[in-house]
Amino acid sequence: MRIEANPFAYEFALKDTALVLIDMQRDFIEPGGFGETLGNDVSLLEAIVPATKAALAAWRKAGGLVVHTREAHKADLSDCPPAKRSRGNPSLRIGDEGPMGRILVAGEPGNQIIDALAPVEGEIVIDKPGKGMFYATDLHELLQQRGITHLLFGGVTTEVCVQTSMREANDRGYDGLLLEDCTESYFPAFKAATLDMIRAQGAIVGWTAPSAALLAALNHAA
Ligand code: TIU
Repeated sequence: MRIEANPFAYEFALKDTALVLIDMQRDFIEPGGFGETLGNDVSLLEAIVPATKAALAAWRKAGGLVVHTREAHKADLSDCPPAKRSRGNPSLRIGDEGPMGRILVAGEPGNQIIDALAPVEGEIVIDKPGKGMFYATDLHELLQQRGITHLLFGGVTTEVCVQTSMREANDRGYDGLLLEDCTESYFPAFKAATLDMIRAQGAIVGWTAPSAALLAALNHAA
C-alpha cells in the first residue's frame, strides 16, 4: 500500500504495520487530569477525536494491528522517578487524589483511554512510565514477534509522548508515519514545528500525512 505523505510517499504492507495511538487518556484530554494540573488548556485536544476514531475504525476494518499506550505509574509510584514527580509547580502531583482518581496512576478512572477510542479484544495495550513507548516496556519484543516494521502514529501530545515514541521507533529501525489530524498539542506552534522536524531532511524521523490519505490507501486496497 502507498500513502501520499510528506516529504514523499510512504509504502507499507498491512501485515507489517501497526496503528499506534499514544496516550489518548482522560488524564490528558479531560479537565481534572494530569494535563490540566500542569497548567494546560486541555480543550484543544478533543478536536482530534473524530478523525482518530475514523482512522481507528478503518484500520480495524482492514484487519490491521492496533497498539494503545497509556502514560501510567504503579500505585506505589516505584516506577516514577522523583525528578518527574517533583518537577515544576503543578496543582496536583503524580499520585495525588484528583477529581478522576489519583493523577497518572494505572487503573484510576482518569488514566483510562477515552471511551470513543477504547481498546477492543486482540489489541495491544501498553502502560509506559516514560514519555517514549519503548522505555521500560516490552513493546519492541511484542512488535518483533508479529513481524511489525512500520508504525502509523496518532495521539497526544505531539511534541512530548508522540515525538519521543517516534524517535525511539526510528532508532529501532521502524518506518513511522504521523497522522497529522490525529495528533494534537497544548501548544499549536509546537505541533506545527514537530510535524516539520519529523519530515525534514528527507524524513529524518519519519513521514506525516493527513488521515484522509490513509483512508484513501485503505479504500484503494479494499
Ligand atoms: N505534558 C505533555 O504535553 N505531555 C505529557 O506529559 N505526556 C504525553 O504527551 N502523553
